[in-house]
Amino acid sequence: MSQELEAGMFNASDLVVDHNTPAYTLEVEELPLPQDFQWGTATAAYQIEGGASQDGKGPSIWDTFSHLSPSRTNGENADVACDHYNRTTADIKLMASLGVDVYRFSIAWSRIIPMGGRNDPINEQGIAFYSNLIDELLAHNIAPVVTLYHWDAPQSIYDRYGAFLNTEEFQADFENYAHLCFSRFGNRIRKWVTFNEPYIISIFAHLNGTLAPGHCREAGTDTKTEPWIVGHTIILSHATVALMYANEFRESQNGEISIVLNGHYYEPYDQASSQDRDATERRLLFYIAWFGDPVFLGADYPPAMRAYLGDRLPTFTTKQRELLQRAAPVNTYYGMNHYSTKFIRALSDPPAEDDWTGNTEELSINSEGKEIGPVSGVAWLRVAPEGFRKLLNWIWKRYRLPIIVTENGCPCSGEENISTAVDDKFRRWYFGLYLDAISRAIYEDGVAVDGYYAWSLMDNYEWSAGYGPRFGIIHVDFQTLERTMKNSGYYLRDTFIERRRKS
Ligand code: PNW
Repeated sequence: MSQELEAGMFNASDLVVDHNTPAYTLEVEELPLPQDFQWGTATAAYQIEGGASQDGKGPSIWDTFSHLSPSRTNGENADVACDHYNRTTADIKLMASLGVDVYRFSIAWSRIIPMGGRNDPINEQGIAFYSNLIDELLAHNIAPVVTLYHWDAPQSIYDRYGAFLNTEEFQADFENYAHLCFSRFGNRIRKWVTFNEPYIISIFAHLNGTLAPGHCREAGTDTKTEPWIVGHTIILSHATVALMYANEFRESQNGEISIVLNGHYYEPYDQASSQDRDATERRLLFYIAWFGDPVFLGADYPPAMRAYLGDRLPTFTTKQRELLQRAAPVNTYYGMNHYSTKFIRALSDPPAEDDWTGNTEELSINSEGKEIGPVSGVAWLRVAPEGFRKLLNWIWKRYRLPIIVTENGCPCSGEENISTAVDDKFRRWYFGLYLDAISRAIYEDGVAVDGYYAWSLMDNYEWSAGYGPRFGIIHVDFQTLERTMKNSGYYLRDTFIERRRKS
């Protein structure tokens, strides 16, 4: 069932694949990329910082969730994580040695407003941390790209009003928090992201229980409506903040703002079945256009969603529609997180009453027994660069905004062992193929793709999967916290020089 596949996304992996002798069938061609193409790496605050209560930081929903008993995070928390909070200078130096143009990181809201709310005190020590981080990046000629929200809501706003579940309260508190960030950091920031992956916040955190705060069917919550309220809150909060940025800050700070949406590409399970072909398009709408249409087009939710979900889906008031329409043109780029492709089968059974998939099922193998691609270090992520290229086209056609790939990468098997980890052939291969797909999208299909940020700068806390899957291009020993560059890091450094030279 798609439900199970999705819910298993952040489980600790039990996969045993030998990535030292993989049957690589696709060849990397090292196709060109434009000379002004921007490459970088990405991280998120909770996954790397540690310093969970250092210098006045308040608790977030992730501090709570990662300490629940019984554990819902593989027995692990990110109290220390990579201890990046205390090692920023060395980490930036290491990153700079790769010649990156950009670094995408997120701000922990409860580090700078420990209680989170609009009437709550500001923590100057938290502000100083991010301010120094930004200055150090600039000193190394690395452009900071800042995500305001990467999943770690202040615990206190969750306790007070359920965070995303209360649209008006959240909208006001998020606006206040964003205003503070623009005021204090905006003179040095050219690119802002409001939210990372609203689909994941809505579904994984408020339906299947895998991510904080962990709402799920068993918990006596209303999984029929809550995920859609959460999505509604995110869309409206994004619009409010984008417009506020445009009105108050854009002219003097000369920056851009948008949102980051994630999504798989999908292929029909049975190419000959019109039900499967329809279901494939429907799944893309339910995953991506759910947010993309209101945010980038200023439109209502896709009609297919409205028809299927009925009054489970909130409606936009006239005032809210006006807000969306005014905010839509403020977004100057499409932030795209992408990892893999799946097959989609239309289900004939009546769906669960809280179904969110449009009655579809995600699979890795099609009706002819063909796999979508070789599996990585986690079951949900398979190598399928052609799907990536098709999704770039789908997004470009629908939204006509330059795309920045704000996350892409994979874990390999056997990476707890340092020697296997450093010689990460599988990840190199994955990067190579996905960059070729971007080149084809640009030069053969005419899609505007402006940048690529590898996920992730370093191995880190992979949410409910704890420290199992490693996505870094830098290896982190979680006992000693020692960092070691992986070969894929050097590969990215060299391939970007080479690919840009070719153009
Ligand atoms: C992203 N999917 O999550 C997050 O932004 C990161 O924090 C995370 O560490 C990284 O990807 C790797 O998992 C994802 O459904 C959520 O394919 C969902 C999907 C992919 C990534």
